[in-house]
Amino acid sequence: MFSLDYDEIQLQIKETARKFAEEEILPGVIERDKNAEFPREILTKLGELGFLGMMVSPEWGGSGLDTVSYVLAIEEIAKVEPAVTIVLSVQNSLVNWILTHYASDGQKEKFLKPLAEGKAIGVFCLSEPEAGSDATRQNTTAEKQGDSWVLNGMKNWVSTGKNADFYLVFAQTNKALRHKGIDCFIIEKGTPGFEPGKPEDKMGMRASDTTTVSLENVKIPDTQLIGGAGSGFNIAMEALNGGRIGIAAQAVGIAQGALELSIKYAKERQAFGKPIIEHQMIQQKLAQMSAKIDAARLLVHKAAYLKDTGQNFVLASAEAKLYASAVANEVTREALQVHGGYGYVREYHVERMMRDAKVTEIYEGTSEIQQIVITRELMKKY
Ligand code: COS
Repeated sequence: MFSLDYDEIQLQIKETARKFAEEEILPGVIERDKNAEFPREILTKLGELGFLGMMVSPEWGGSGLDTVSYVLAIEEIAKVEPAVTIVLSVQNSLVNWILTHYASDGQKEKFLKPLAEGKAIGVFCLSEPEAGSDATRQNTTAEKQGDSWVLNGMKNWVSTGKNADFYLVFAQTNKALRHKGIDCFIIEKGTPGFEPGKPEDKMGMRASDTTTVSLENVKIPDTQLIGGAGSGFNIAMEALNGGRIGIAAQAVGIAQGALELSIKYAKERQAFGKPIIEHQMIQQKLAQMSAKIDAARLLVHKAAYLKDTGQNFVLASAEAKLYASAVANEVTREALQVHGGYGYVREYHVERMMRDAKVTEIYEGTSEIQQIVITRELMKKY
C-alpha cells in the first residue's frame, strides 16, 4: 500500500508553494480573473524556483522531484489561483514527460532544457474542433517532404495557446492506419503558417488563455518529430494518464481553498446571535466538504505514489480525476452557500472558485471518459 509519510523534501516543496501562493499570487488574483490577464511574472518566478521542471532530471535542467512533491505543490497553488496551475500541470506532466520519455538527446537539449529551467512554456495540442473525447479522429495532417514535414489543420482548446513558446502537436501522418498513423511534433512559436487564435472568453480559469491554433503549410524539419513511427496517439494517451493526476490535484486545491475560506467566514459571520459555524446546518456542510476533500486527496496521492514507484496507475489516476473534479464542483457550490450573498460577489473568491472548478470535469478527459477508462481497467483486472 502507499505511504502517507511525506519526506522532508516533499514537505519543503509544499511549504515553498504555500508561501509563494500567499505572498506572490493572492494579491492579484481577483484582477487577473476579471481582466483575463495571464500571470506572466508569476510564472517567470515559479520557473526560477524550479516549478516548471519539477520531475525532469537535473541533467536536463530540472528539479528531479517526484510526483508526490508535484501534487503537493499543485494543491497549494490551486488553493489560491488554479489558473496558474494549468501551466504547471500541462508543462510538467504532459510536455516535459513526453520529451523526457520520447525525445532524442538533441531534442532534449533544444526543447526540454529551456522548459525545465523555466525559461519557456510548452503546451499540448491534441483536441480539434471535431476530435475532443474521440481523440483518434485527427484531421490535422503532416506530410513528409524530403527532410521536412508539412502540417495543415486546426487545433482547439489549447491551454496557454497564446503565451506558449513550444507546442506539441499531434497530426495524422497516415490516415489509413487510423490511430497508428498519428505522430507527435514540436513546433516553435513564430514558425511561418503557425498561428494561435484569439483567447476564448471563458466562464472560469480566466487568467489562463485558451486558444485555437491554425496550421497552414507549416514546414518543420524531421528533427521536430517526437517518437515517430505512428506512436503519437499512444504517447498522448500515456501522457494523459499522468496529466490527470495533476488536474485531480488542482481540483483538490480548489476545494481545499474554498473550504478554508468558508471556515474563516463562518467563524466571523454572526446570525441569530452566534457565529454561523455554531449552527448545525453550517457544521454539516463543512464536515461533508472536509471528508470529501480528504478522500479525493487520498486518491490523488495514491495515484502519484503508484506512478513514482513504477506501478500501474491508469485506474488510480482516472479515479482521482473523476472523484476530485466532482468534489471540487460540489464543495465550491457549498462554499458559496455558506457565504450567502457575499459568496455571490467577486471579493470573497468563492464565486470564482466555483467557476474555476467546472473545467476540471471537462479537460484532459471528461468525467464520462474517466468512467470509460476506469471500467476498461476493471474489466482487465477482474
Ligand atoms: N493509457 C495508455 N494507452 C491507452 C489508454 C490509456 N489510458 N487508452 C487507450 N490507450 C491506447 C490503447 O492501448 C490502444 O493502443 P494499441 O492500439 O497500441 O493497443 C490505443 O490507445 C487506442 O485505444 P482504444 O482503441 O481504446 O481507443 P478508443 O478510440 O476506444 O478511445 C479513449 C480511448 C476514449 C480512452 C481515448 O480516446 C481518450 O482518452 N479520449 C479522451 C482524450 C482526452 O483526454 N482529450 C483531452 C485532451 S487534453 S484537453
